[in-house]
Amino acid sequence: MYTRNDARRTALLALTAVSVLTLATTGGCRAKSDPVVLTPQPPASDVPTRPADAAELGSIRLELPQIVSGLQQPVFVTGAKDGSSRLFVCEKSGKVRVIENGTLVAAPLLDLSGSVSTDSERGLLGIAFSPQYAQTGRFYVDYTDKSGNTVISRFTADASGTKADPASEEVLLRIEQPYANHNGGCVQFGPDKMLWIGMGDGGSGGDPQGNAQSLDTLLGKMLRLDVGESGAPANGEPYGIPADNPFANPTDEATAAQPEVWATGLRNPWRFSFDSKTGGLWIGDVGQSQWEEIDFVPAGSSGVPAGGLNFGWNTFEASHPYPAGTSVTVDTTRFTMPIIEYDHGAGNSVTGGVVVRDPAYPGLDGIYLYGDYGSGRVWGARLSSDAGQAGAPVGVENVEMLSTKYQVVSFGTGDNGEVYLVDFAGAVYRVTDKTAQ
Ligand SMILES: [Ca+2]
Repeated sequence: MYTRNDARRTALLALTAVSVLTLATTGGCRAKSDPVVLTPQPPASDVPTRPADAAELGSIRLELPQIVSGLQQPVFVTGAKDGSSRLFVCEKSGKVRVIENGTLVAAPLLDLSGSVSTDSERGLLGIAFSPQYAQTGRFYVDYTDKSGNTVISRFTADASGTKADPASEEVLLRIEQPYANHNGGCVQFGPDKMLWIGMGDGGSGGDPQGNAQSLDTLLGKMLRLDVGESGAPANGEPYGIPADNPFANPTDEATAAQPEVWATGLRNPWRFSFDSKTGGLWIGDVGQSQWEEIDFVPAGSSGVPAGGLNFGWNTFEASHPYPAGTSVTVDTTRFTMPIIEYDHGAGNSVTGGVVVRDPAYPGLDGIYLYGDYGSGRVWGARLSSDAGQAGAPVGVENVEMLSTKYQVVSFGTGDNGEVYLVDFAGAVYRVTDKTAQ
């Protein structure tokens, strides 16, 4: 077990702050606004060609049939890619629930209720299954412990794949959290079978410790660990550092760069995902008080999204200098700007989504669905190398596809590519295409 940020040991503040998850309100009396597409965009060679028969996004009619209700503050849903077609749901209070044949099973896969703190944005926040879950039973969770620290642990399920003993826990990483909010919480296996972890900036507001722009902390970062799921043993215990991590061999001692870091400059990347077809990385990074953003990194020819990027926070909030009204005096070319942003007339807490690759709904293929926790709106974005004029950069379509009454807290993907939306109020819905009916 590693404990990072010892040098930054800070008395954990017993914040009584109400969670952003519950603070979310609509944009008051502001006029309703919509997301906008920004430049720079990825090179056309890095995105797929839009199918010739693809419908205009604005003509697609989505419906959200309910799969289950009765969940307690669900924050994530996913399949295990084990061929079982089961779904697994993280409840913030500490249980991983199982959905089998459309029914919520009483017995959870895992119950960490006694180990998790749940105030503010703390709790059981994410899960990622081993790419060989059917054989290994291994899965990885991100939760906040009783001391308020982020814990990344591996558990092992029994042969049924539906029951894991809490005593099977192997703590891989513990990260001290100075404040109760901005814990990130999303863990995903990338196309490289490495474990990617989204870490918030530590919390409070405005990143007062400057964590996101500091290389000597894991806060405000995307992390990438080798947990031994790639087919080769990890080159370290309890996890290895992939040799191509940008700070795997820091040469400048003064930077004290942490080798787990893959990308910097994130505020609270609550939800991120990889396109299962292209490997592209999509991140929803929750904004401070004015701007929400979607970041995109194509996998490109390497098959793995580029490392070492700096997504800007807290020098920028989305594409805008932060704090508002200040000017940026550093070299701005070292920052990667979002591909899409919106102001708080459209919502107030972005929920990064998934790229739809559901064989049941080919009309949705390649659409990145994302939403907003506060406003309940759901947007679709689609990149194509041929949607723009000749010689123009990549075309980016982005339209509102649904306006829901839900607290859109997450999206997720099942074993067969089906896409789900999670309502924090307690339900999971499937994303379906009713355009042709
Ligand atoms: Ca940013």
